[in-house]
Amino acid sequence: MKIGITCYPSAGGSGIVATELGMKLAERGHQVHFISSEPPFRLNTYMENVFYHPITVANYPLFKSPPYTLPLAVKMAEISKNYDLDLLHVHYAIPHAASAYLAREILSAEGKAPKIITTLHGTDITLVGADASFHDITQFSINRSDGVTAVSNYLAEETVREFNITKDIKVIHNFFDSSRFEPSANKCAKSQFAAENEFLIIHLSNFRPVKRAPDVIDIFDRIQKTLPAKLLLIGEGPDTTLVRRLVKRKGIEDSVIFLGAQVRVEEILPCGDLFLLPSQEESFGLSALEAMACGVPLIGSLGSGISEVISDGETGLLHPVGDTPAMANSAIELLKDTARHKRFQEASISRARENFLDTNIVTEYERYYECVLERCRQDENLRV
Ligand code: GMT
Repeated sequence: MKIGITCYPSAGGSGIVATELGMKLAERGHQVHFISSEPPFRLNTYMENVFYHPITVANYPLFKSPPYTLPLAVKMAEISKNYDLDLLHVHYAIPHAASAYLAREILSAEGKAPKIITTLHGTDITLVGADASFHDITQFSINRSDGVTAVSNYLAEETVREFNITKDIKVIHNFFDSSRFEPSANKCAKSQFAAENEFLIIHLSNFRPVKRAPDVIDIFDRIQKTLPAKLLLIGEGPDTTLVRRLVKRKGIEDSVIFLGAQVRVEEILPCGDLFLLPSQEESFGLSALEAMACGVPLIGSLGSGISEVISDGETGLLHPVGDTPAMANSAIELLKDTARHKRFQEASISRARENFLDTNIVTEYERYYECVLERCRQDENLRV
């Protein structure tokens, strides 16, 4: 197949999933065209069958901010036409699904237009899409997509609750790259970050308010009062400054390492003893999955998509959003009980491989593509 993929190129989960999917599809012989404002974050190597087409957004003194949706639509139409694309697969509905709709309109006037698949990732529905200024266009462009997927049942249900959706939504969970995310201890020298007797606690996110990064600091502060531990923070975002201030105010600067944004997190995650993700909500929680695949149990928030990824009581311990004392207690109890902690590590690796393995999930996408292109067998029962 010839597939155009559009995503935000930054270090966010939706861009990572889109990029990993594109690279895996290219390995399987599909021709993949990334159409985005910059090369996607994890697309850091040359690969056969992978093309990258930047969007140039012209500015003009009249514009308050340069428009993105329209040049993206024009580029999508141009690339679809030049390479005879079968599909435009857009990740994150706003504004990518609307741009794809416009591209298809431009092309249908000329005869052949690609099918559009929109993958919903999270805040495109729960925060941004629900905002009055985006609501109706989000609903419209989801309904006009030829196929719609969501990364969790939670998100599919939220979408139906928030919008009047006439399309069926296919749930395809996120996946991890099994060739990179694995528990091999020799991938990471823990001594870089912590002394031999110290536990290493990791948090990885883009430090947006929805991640509740200050809760990470509160949980860690409680842990380190009882157990020797270091906190490794990976990523950067709007709340990083606030977090630095909090760390200083609590006087724990020597125990917290700010690593900033990192591309090869698979070389760091296997070092961790615990992963913290106390988010307000997560449609999925890709970082939790990548940590789980490396054998790192999670302490985090109950509900939303995290509860679909983590098995509470087996691969992690979940508590209501904001209940940092309970999260810290669970962390301390788990770290103190070596045998239980080891069981959690093993269960994490098994759960990741059984449910979220790249090879299986990429096949699900391929089959879904075939159905959207009306090439799948009736008995496959993949609703599109
Ligand atoms: O929706 C967002 O916040 C953006 C998005 C991203 O680009 O980081 O994150 C979402 O998509 C990820 C990949 O599917 C999920 O793992 C994250 O849980 C989800 N974030 C939220 O729901 C807050």
